[in-house]
Amino acid sequence: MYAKKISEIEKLIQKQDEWRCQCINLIASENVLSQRARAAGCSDFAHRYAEGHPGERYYRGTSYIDEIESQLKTNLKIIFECDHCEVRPISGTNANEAVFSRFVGPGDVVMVNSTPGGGHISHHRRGSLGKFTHNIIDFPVTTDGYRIDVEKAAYLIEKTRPKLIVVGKSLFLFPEPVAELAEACRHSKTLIMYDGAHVLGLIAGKRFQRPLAEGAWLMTASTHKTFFGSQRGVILSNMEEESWRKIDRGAFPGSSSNHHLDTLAQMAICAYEMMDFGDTYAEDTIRNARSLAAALDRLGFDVQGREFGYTESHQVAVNVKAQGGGEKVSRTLEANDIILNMNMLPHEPLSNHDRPDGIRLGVQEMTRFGMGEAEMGQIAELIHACIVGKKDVKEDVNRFRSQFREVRYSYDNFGERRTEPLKLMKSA
Ligand code: DSN
Repeated sequence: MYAKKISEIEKLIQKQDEWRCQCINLIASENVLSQRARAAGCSDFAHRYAEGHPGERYYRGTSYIDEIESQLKTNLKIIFECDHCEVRPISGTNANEAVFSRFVGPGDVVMVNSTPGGGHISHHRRGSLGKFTHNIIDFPVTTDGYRIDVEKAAYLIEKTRPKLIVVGKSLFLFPEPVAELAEACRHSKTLIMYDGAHVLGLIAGKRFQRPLAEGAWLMTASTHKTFFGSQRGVILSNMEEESWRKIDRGAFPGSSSNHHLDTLAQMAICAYEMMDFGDTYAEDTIRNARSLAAALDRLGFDVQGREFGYTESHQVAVNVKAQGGGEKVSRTLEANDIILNMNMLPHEPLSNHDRPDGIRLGVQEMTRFGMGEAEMGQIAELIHACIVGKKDVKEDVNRFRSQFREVRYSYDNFGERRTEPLKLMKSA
């Protein structure tokens, strides 16, 4: 009876597949899987359960996933130079909840980045953290709004004695002052959690900060923004055993039951890709972000963070109030197959959340498809032609994108490395 409906769903999947590989994708929280990681998503593991840890499962039939999960954990500990690694949260928010649920209780003070300042929804009253305490206060920030004001934060930490501070965010242009905050937290015994979701791949590639070495007590993250995927969560730490046991229970049974074994197997492949290609990828990504920011600035856009070199991550933030605001600009770009999201900027009140001044652009996916600095200049010109010149650039976008279809920084089926950016196209 519903066979036709199933065909409709299949057609929608096909349309999505075809459409998004014709687009310039600039959503800062997304990335693509390599062909080999993608192919691993259709295995028998998609049907199975494996609660518990490798070798100590509550289910039988888990010997192969045990081997895969163990390899993944070993590799993540090597990549992030840590003693503990929890791979069972199925998302970054799940990972955060595993921590909050075990270490934050009613009345505890927690300091976070504000929502306009880039803080993730799970760090806030209406998100995961708000289930455990309502005493959530925002970090004071510098006048530009993109960095924590360490001196004021130290004063506030001393005064309010938070149980936990959460650094790391979703609008994430510059490293967080982890070492300075660790110093400020020593007296009050405040714990530092670093949400590295956006920058996990840059940290893995050793081109961003090293939060655990700088004094973070733990790092949580999702695994599919600048890390190569799949869509999951992770918790990493060098904390003492007793606290880690609480995190362990926070992850299971606290915030998940089964942990989606097909995406776990994909992530094991992605971790190997990151070990081989992470450093070049992180370097190319950050270089591309700076190039895109500079090109947009030259074209007259109000690119944020100019006085600090625009960005040290994969992200670029632009105030497009003069062009009609983030909602309008992102819609116009979408109609031209340039996909990004509207974003509140630090100067905005929370009430602007559905009509913010800003847009956020991430270059990590287009970098993975082999684009370099020249292409960043072309993307800026396409955005300018579309938004300022009010031209229809969809065909130009599709033609441009057709040159960049292969996922780089990965191996093909013959074990050949794919790191070299593709040849530049002649014209947009
Ligand atoms: N909200 C996502 C973003 O930064 O786009 C992260 O979960």
